[in-house]
Amino acid sequence: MGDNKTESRLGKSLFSSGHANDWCAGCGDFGILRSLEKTLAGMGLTPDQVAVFGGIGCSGKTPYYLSTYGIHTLHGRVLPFATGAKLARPALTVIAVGGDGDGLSIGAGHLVNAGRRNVDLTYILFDNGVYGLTKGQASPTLRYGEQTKAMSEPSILEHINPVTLALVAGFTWIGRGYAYNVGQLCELLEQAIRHPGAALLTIQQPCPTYNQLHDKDWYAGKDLGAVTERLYSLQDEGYDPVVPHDAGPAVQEQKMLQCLSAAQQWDTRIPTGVFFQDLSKPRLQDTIKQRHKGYVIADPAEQTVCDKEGRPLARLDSLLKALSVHVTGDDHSSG
Ligand SMILES: Cc1ncc(C[n+]2csc(CCOP(=O)(O)OP(=O)(O)O)c2C)c(N)n1
Ligand code: SF4
Ligand SMILES: [Mg+2]
Repeated sequence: MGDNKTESRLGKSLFSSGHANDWCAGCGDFGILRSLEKTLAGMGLTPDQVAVFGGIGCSGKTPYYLSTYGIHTLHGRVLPFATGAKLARPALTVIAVGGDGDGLSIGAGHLVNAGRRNVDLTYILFDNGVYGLTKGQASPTLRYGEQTKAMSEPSILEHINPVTLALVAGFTWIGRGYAYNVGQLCELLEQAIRHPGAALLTIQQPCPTYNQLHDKDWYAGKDLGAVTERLYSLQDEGYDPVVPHDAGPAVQEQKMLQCLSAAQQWDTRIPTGVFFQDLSKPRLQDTIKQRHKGYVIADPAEQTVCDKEGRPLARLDSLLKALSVHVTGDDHSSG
């Protein structure tokens, strides 16, 4: 990259790729992108220390707009990519981004299994209630009876609550932010990235093009004639989400119940902030280290797995010999 380009990028944002952006004017995605750029720079990271994987959807384009490593993956498959990258190169800061459609419908199985693995990564879920890229069909977070612009009838399906699903799946850090509250979003992103385990940050993201129900004014509580906004911070009200390292099952259960209860709130008061943080569970890479000595010798991404012609170096003959089972006392030759 030439010096001039580098300078102009540094002037704008170290983490901005400078690529043309085709999100609609006023889209909440811009607030999330800016918050991410700001947070990564504020944490003293450089683009080569970070990998961002995107699902498919408007939100999934995020890696193009960042100067980090990154891949625009397959619909619903962003978490397997991110998991593999983190396990292969543990020092990387790994972030997965995707929409509510991507993560909660086609990708829901991967979301559940990412939670139970507790790999050290951050999953940012852009929740706009619609499939933005494919012109506004209802996403799994749209509630029963709600009808957005592109729908001919109100939804006849119950919604999925990403906070509740993340909790039962085993995510050890769960938070919610709002795309237009960049200050809080930066704080939440930093906490999620620093958390040692699987973190899910769901973000209320207005889609001015297709979701006319949940717009800026709705989040501000204007329809309620409210003096305060619909959104409030759990931490401002003294909510403590943390399960400490040495906590027993009783504390864990109490914090989970607290999280479930907070996650039920919607409609007139919507909580943001950190819902749950469990510091008592090991990360998958720590468990792997204990079991496989090779994992600590070198990152899997550094290990040589084939020769110059691409032939695998793994000695399967000795492995198969070691695993072979000898059956005695059963003479088949006579039959
Ligand atoms: C296997 C497959 N099925 C369907 C699609 C079509 N498709 C593209 S994006 C999308 C939904 C995106 O919605 P969401 O994840 O909420 O992202 P948003 O655009 O709202 O950010 C769908 C169904 C696809 N690309 N691949
Ligand atoms: S369709 Fe909605 S989510 Fe997609 S870029 Fe436009 S405003 Fe944003
Ligand atoms: Mg969406």
